Amino acid sequence: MKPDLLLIGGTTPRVIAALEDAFSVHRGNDVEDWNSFLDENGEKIVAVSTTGHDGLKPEIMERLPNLKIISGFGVGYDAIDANGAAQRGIIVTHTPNVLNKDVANTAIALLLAVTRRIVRDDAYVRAGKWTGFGSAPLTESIEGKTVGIVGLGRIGETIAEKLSAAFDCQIAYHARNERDGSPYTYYADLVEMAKAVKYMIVITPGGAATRKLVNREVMDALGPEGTLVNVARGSVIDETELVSALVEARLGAAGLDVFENEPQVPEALFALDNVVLLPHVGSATVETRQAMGDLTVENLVRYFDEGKVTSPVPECRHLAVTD
Ligand code: NAP
Ligand code: 8YV
Repeated sequence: MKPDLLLIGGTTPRVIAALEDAFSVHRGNDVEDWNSFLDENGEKIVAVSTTGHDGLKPEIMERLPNLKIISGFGVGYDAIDANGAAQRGIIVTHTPNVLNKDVANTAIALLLAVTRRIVRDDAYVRAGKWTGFGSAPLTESIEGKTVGIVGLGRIGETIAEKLSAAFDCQIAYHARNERDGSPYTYYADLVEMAKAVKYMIVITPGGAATRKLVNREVMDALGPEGTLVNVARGSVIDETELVSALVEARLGAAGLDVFENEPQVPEALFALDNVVLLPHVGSATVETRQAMGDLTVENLVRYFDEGKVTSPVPECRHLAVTD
């Protein structure tokens, strides 16, 4: 008998095929009435496979009394109550490291797209303005400039390495803890870092601890010449304040991959040519999504075959057997 697994959110055909090989899969996307579905199946479900975006709603988790493991597709797991799961002995896993490079590339692509006004100038050509008015206005270079990274973890560090190596950037960072031996300049105070840099890239986890970490004071400190890039979670920036800072030109420009209420994006941003907007695609390459999918499945299959997992979240590490 295959163990029963609840699949929440969209995933790739490769992941579905691998899950169906090992599990009896219940597809959340096909559920019309959750109440009757859980009445009928809640007790037999022992595993959940979900995305970073969908997570697992507490009201569903509490109706799965025999749940053993929640495998998240994504490194961020702010949509899963990992502490609550750990208290029930449920292991939560995620997909760290395999996405570092592509998410870093997205952050840098956004920084370049904004500072070089790539989207504005593309529209300039398409609208025939090049032939009508000649060259587009000059833009600005990130070469040798200082970039402040909010969250120097796995992805933040990758962004820092790439910006130093390819663009000769100086790196400053803010996190709760200074990193031993880091060559970069640490700021315990985010406002002080925002005052000192021209560009700021946000790449912390989401959740309560970072909610509205980038507030009006931070954006005003970055200022009218500053550019803010967010590839973390929409919740990390005060979005209402971000929109007014951009509309009132108190903040120079922004590149945003993530939003507070995805897929809703504040319409006031649509008219601004100093803003580049992406639909949460930081890790969305074929190669990286495949690696993330493989790790999502590996955690589940290993748990039931060997009693081990590859990548538990920190809150559940004490419950998990790893290599
Ligand atoms: P990580 O290795 O855990 O790094 C997180 C960093 O944030 C650490 O430097 C941590 O340092 C810092 N941090 C945590 N809480 C903080 C707080 N309250 N204030 C200031 N700094 C704080 O995580 P990662 O693998 O780099 O991933 C980071 C996040 O990126 C994910 O959780 C996810 O939300 C987001 N992400 C987005 C995409 C996308 O598609 N846009 C893709 C992947 C990941 P301290 O503990 O010292 O504070
Ligand atoms: C995914 C992400 O797009 O890893 C993360 O934290 O935000 C992205 O890589 C997301 O988890 C898929 O829902």
